[in-house]
Amino acid sequence: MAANPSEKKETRFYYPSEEFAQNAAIPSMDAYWALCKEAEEDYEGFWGKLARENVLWHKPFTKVLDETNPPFYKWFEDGKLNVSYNCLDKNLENGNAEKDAIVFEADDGTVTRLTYRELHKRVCKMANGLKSLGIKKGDRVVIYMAMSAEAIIAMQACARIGATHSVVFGGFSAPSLAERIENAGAVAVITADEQVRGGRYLPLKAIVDDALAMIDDNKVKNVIIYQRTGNEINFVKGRDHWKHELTDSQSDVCEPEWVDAEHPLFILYTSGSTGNPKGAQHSSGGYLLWAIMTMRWTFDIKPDDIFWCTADVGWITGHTYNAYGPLAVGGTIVLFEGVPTFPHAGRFWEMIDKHKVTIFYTAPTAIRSLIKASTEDTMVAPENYDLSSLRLLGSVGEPINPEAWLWFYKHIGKERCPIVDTFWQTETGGHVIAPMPGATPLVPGSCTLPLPGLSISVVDETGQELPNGQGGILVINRPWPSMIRTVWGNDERYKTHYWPEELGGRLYQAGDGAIRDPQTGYFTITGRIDDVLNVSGHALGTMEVESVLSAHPMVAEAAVVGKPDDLTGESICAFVILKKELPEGENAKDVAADLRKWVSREISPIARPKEIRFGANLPKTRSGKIMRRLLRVIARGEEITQDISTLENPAILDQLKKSL
Ligand code: 6R9
Repeated sequence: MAANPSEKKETRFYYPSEEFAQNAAIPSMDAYWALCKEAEEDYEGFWGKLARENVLWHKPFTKVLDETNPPFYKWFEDGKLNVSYNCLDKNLENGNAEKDAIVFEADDGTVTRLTYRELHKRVCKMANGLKSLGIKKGDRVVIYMAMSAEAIIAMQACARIGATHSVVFGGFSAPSLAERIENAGAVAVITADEQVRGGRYLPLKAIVDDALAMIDDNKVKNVIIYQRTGNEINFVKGRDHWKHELTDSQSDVCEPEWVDAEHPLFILYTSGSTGNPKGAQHSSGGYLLWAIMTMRWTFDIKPDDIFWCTADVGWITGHTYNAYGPLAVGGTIVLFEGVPTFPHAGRFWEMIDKHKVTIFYTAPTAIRSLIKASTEDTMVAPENYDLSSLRLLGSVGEPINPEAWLWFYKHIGKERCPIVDTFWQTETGGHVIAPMPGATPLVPGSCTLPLPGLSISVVDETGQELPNGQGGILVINRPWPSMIRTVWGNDERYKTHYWPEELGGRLYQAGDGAIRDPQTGYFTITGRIDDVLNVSGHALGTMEVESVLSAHPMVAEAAVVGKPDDLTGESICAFVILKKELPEGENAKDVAADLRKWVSREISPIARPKEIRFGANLPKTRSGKIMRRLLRVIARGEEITQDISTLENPAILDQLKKSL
């Protein structure tokens, strides 16, 4: 189990300002604990009340939670609703019709705005277009698009007619796309001719064509294409339809299809550490409820907020905090097509300034790369922009190291904005551990405490709860409304993977390691369980070592993996990105020696990386997660066989293959 050998602890708390606390949805820790107590005393009563108050039901539910067939839990089962109705029609009825729903900034800086009224019309036209092709409730539709209002329109249109969407991130290759289309049994694909990222045009439709050609039993009867660039594409008569031709003449009114609360709103594939990707199946009612509650509690959203979540709609963060959550609470979102470094690495700060963003939600990896960029070139530093509109910052996707947290806090939030470090997963549907920004005293590097209503623990390999201060496995003790319902088409995999027998079969295993602070009970995520290293019998979390390496003044980012070692069982190989240029020859050896000494001093000699390699960047998925599996292969000097199609810059692999 991941021990915590580090003596180094952040003890300073960061408190919200009085003004922030006063206006917050949860204004104090007392208010937070009161909600927790309410849930503990009457679990179903707590969730039932929230669901009645926050979701519009076509037919009210009579039972909150059905636990008769664990782990196949059902929430609000006999209630009927429509998620798109809750996101759009609701806003036409409550005075938000002329409010901007989406402010879209294209790669080249062009801005398009869509009010709730316009968005509603566009979604209805699309929904009617899909219906005209015979697509109906229960059908699966794969959406393979880039960041665009069109992608959200496609998702909302599916929700409107009760079709289950499965968004596949636009960076996936044809084989990965084919695997997902096939597994979902999709009847249609919605895509674009091309996508634009960082000034480059990249194919989408051509990849759909390739993917469809790879599937034997192809159920896809229709491909709908949004014309983004207008470049020529292959067009299959009878199967392919331009989106504008399909929808232009459709009515802009479309009655929503009322579905059961448990009706699958979407399937989202997540790649596990082994085997094929798993299709996480989400519900309509419970999922929507949690998207709404976390918008209110974690993001403290207010009518005047401009909310910018930088996550692509191809990931869960883009689902819950772009396509659904903000719209369901009548928010205004900024949606960005491009990349943070084009045309320059100050783009994020420039956009915050331009759109007067108030809540900014991004990933640690983006923060770290922008710290590096602003060290190299002060022209792109945040100090060149007016960031005074910001009032709240958020982080998601990976543990945020204290170093990056403090930079974010100081340089972006100007020591004024709380940071919500939100821990959650594709499978949890929304945040599960995160600070309440008006209440929780913050500690850099900790996602703090569970959201009200959630019961979360750290346990050992047998499912026994561990005392605070002892690292173990993170589990969720009770079902919660936005939880994954099953692995699409594979109930057995859902059961064995997430509810392991070893832990007693009744605890949801997130797959992450965690440790709770002895004083505060705050959670710190130590990394995926499979990222634990064992050096000479000592367990070390990769995050632990990475965080210390990243705290070295010269280091921008670091990743650590294990490698078999005759002497110590496993040894540590660290991949390090420096803030300045790539070191070479003797210089590289000196820097490496310095870093080893540093880790030795900060953690212990056991954690000292045996090998250190330098590169200009780390291999990451486009959702910003370091591909440690790939790094393990490189560290071992093995052949790379895995899919690296989502890699931004494959050339860095050659740098990282070189040992000093
Ligand atoms: C939302 C999302 C889930 C995995 C999760 C964990 C890591 C996400 C984190 C975090 C530490 C945070 N993770 N947020 N680790 N602190 N605030 O990223 O979903 O793509 O399914 O990834 O990401 O390891 O288990 P998903």
